[in-house]
Amino acid sequence: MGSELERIKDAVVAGKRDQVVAIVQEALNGGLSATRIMTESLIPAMNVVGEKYSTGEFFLPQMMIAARAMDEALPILRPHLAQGNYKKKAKAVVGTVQGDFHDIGKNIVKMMMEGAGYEVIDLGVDVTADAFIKTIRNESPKFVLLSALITLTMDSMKKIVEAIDHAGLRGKVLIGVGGAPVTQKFANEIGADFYADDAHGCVSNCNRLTA
Ligand code: B12
Repeated sequence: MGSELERIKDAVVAGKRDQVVAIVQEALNGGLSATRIMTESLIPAMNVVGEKYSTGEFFLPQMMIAARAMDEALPILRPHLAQGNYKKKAKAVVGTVQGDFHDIGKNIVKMMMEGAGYEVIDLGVDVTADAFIKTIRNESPKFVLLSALITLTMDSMKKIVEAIDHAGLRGKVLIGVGGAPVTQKFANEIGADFYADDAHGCVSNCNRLTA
């Protein structure tokens, strides 16, 4: 079992999409849980890729190829994470903030939230404050979930929180923030309602605040 998780991780790092799909399927058929595949193979693989990029062993193309391999695995896991709740708990809007095109983490958050019974509106990547505000006005979500992966785009996160405040909508939504460079300290500084370092933590916070 352990070696299957290692094989998935290695195949993602090497960007071998077909292999990733085959081994993930094999692992699921063999009884490995989707959550373990996600947390013990796929996410650690992205960390390895990030380290290799930092040390100059990988360049942008290798990082893109690995990300595409990871993307192929997510739809296979999605049905295994969904719990088939009939009554949705609450609505959440999720997006990667302006200037940032990273969406793997945001997509995992979306998947886990849906699996936990939330209705999720996904605004995609590079999302402006105006787009969030428009969606809050039109859809009245309970949660606004902001994702950022680049240190510089954390500033967009701050601006989005400020804009929601200035639009007079702060009391209507709860704002959650996350993404690799984001910290609890930063979340406190910008006045977000919660921070979590993974998608599971995001769901736990939403559950806590919905209860
Ligand atoms: C894959 C990747 C890419 C892919 C993205 C593909 C895609 N579709 O997303 C590609 C190749 C396109 C890419 C491009 C770039 N990248 Co890049 N990328 C990465 C890499 C390797 C992995 C990111 C990832 O997917 N991690 C896995 C996911 C699952 O983790 P996560 O996003 O953190 O999400 C989890 C939690 O944080 C949390 N979470 C996420 N969102 C939210 C939201 C809420 C509300 C909550 C509660 C929780 C939560 O839950 C998630 C699941 O558990 C990272 C390295 C790293 N270790 O982070 C670099 C990295 C983020 N990239 C980096 C850079 C520099 C870039 C580029 C600028 C490179 C360039 N020169 O063009 C461009 C960015 C262009 C842009 N404007 O966005 C740097 C950022 C440096 C910095 N500190 O600012 C990093 C850190 C690499 C490095 N070591 O230097 N990248």
